[in-house]
Amino acid sequence: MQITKEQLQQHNEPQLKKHQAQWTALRQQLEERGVDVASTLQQLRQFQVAIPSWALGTGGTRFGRFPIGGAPLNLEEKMMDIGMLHALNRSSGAISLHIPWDIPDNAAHIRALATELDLRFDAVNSNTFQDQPDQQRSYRFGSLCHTDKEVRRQAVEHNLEVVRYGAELGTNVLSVWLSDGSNFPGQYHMQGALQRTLESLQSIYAGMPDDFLLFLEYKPFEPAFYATVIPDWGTSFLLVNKLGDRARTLVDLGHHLPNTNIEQIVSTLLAEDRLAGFHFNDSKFADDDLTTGSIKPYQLFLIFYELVDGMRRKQRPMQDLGWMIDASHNIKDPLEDLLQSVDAILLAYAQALIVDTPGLQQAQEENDPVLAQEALQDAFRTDLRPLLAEARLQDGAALSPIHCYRELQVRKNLIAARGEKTIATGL
Ligand SMILES: [Mn+2]
Repeated sequence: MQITKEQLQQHNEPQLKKHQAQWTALRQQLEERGVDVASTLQQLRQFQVAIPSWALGTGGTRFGRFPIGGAPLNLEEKMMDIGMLHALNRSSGAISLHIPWDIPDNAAHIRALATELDLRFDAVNSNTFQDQPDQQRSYRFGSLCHTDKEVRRQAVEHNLEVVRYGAELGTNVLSVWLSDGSNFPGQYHMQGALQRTLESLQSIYAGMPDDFLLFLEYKPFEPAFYATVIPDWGTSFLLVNKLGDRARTLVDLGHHLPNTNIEQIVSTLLAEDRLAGFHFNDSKFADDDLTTGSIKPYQLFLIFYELVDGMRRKQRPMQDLGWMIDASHNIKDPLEDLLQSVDAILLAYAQALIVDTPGLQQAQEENDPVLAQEALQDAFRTDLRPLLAEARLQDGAALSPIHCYRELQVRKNLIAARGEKTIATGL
């Protein structure tokens, strides 16, 4: 299903008057505070969040799955769905593929479709956390860390195959997440597992084209419940430093133990030029993969402030980093969940952009925690939704993507086209 310009205009038309009133009031308020409104709008319009190819169908837990129908059954249908999200918000103009769930058999055709939908290819993701039906050796006891060098060789070769698919589609980023770990004390030799992982990663790094980047994720537990080989940012940082300049540490918001100060991790990685980018989601207890911004929006804002400030200091554009949603949509319509996630990410970014940085810096220099808090919370508590709506309007998107989606009865149409009992590849 494709959404036309006329449909977007029909959605926007009745809301224009109300939007203009809200936007005029907010713009005046922002200008009085010294915010460069034109530049802020421009930065918001440029910011694009990648949608992973595995997030378009209903997810599940180990207890069950409740599909809602209309799920995309192949890569083309997944791209159509992302193209539709991008038409609604003009902020989801990138797709991140997972191999082998979404192998682009005909790269030229897939590239042409991406151009038609105004999408680009973001990082390609490898998968050595599952066994595939045609696979020779099992990853039951790990992949890059395995004691058997033939298993490690198979896992390295898989990653290089993913790189080749990525290169055909015009991306230059390989994203690696390992489930390698142990469930019981003594199950493996910890130093041995880490050393073998490093050597396998070095083989992958050496086999990538010269312009390719390697993003390395970390995760403290699950599916391994005693130890994971790369449990935290420190271990990922250690490995990427040993690999070379084109290796970076990828932060997945859900991959931290409760109350970890993620904004501090971001700050340190940025200072060391080792931050790859983000996998966005939110969590209450562990790696819950809930909608971004639904549980801890203040944390998301604080992270974005470190990003905005850190990238400004480095004079680097935000587009230098990778931005992707990595969540599971178990209860909500996945497409609506993705629209909400992108909106929450942009809102946190907008809040970070309007922070009175000179005021904050002065409070920091003068050791004044009260005014420092005022500077941050003044931005966080400003309702910037009309600013995001204005950015969308200027881009020809929907003033309210969720309501437009509902008005057009997208899910009903997708079910009519694809069927009730469809399950997309992915988790
Ligand atoms: Mn992730």
